[in-house]
Amino acid sequence: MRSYSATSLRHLITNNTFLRGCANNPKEELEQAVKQAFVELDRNQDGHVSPAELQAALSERTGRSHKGLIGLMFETLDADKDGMVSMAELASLAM
Ligand SMILES: [Ca+2]
Ligand SMILES: [Ca+2]
Repeated sequence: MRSYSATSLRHLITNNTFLRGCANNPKEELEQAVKQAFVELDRNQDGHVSPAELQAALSERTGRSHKGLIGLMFETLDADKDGMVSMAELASLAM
């Protein structure tokens, strides 16, 4: 099984999956992209992205389940380790 470094995870999240190609955009556009991505991820609109929501979004986009990857991505995203990803955490990864 392929292992993922923090850099490749960041690339996957920001460039390939949720924030398509927004890395070089002006800050306002990036903020908009983060908000849009967050709304898409937060299915039940409780203001946080759960591991299940992350997995659902990722498998929809890529057509695969990425079971091992979800945990790693979530660890990378969930900076304060409260078990959920907030908008600020998603933003801090993208910016
Ligand atoms: Ca949610
Ligand atoms: Ca968190």
